[in-house]
Formats: sequence, structure tokens, C-alpha cells
Amino acid sequence: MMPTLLISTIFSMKGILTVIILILIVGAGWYFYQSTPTVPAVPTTDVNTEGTTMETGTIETGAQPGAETAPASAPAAKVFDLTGKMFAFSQTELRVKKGDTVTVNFESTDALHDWVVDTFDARTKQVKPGTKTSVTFVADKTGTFEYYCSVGSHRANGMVGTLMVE
Ligand SMILES: [Cu+2]
Repeated sequence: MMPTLLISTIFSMKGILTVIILILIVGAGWYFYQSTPTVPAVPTTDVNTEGTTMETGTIETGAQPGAETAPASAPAAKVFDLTGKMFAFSQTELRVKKGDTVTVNFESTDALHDWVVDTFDARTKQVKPGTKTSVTFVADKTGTFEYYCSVGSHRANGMVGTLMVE
């Protein structure tokens, strides 16, 4: 009789002790949870508003080579209509801004020609007169790049032009 009573008393005390410990753990956890400081998660935005005016008057902002921030102006879609003949393009200079999506619509007026810029891996099909072709690419580098006709010796004969990415 006595041993049974003793054992049940010990068990019941253990139970009370367990409950107290649990309350302490939960309470401590709640305290730490409440006192955790809130981390501000708002990223700072560094907008480059620096603008320069180029001689043409059409350039609103200068491209920043190697800059980490995006250009102040949004990239635009630029479309050029060019024709080609022996041995020249109808336009010998194209100007765009870095990041622009450039589309060149090309047509030959005499023989087989195409329009190529190696740096941007931009290349139209070689087309005969009466067939239109086009190529679209993103001018993602600033600089001056030669475009040319890759048919025969047309390039060597001066069928070239300059793409300026500013
Ligand atoms: Cu050609």
C-alpha cells in the first residue's frame, strides 16, 4: 500500500514539475519572439538622373559604360529601314542608345545583299531585289560598330556603315 502511494506521489510531482518547466520555456520563447527587432526591408533605389545633351539634340541621357545602375531613360525600340546596292547602304550611320531593341528592315535594290553587325550577332538573310528581310537585336554595349554586307567582296568594296551605341 505504502510503496504504491509513494510512487504515485512522485509521479504526480514530476507531472507538476514538467508543466512548470513547459510554461517557463514557452514564456521565454514568447519573450524573445516579442523582443526581436524588426529589420527594415526597404531597398534604397539609386536612380541615375545625370543627363547630357549631345550635339544632335536627340540624345537625352548619356549611357554609362560599366555603370551598375540602369540608364535613366527606359530602353526603346528603334526601327531603321535600309536599302542596299553595289556597294553602299542607303544610310551609313545609325545611332541608338545602349539597351535599345534595334530592328533593321533591309531590302536590296540591285543584287544579292545582307546587313550584318558581328558584335551583336545581328545578321539578315541575303536577299535579292524584291525581297524584304529584317533582323532585331538588343544593342547592349556602347561603342562604334561597323555594319556591312557579307556577300562576296561587297564589304571590301565599301558596302559598310557605322552603328553608334551611346
Ligand atoms: Cu552586298
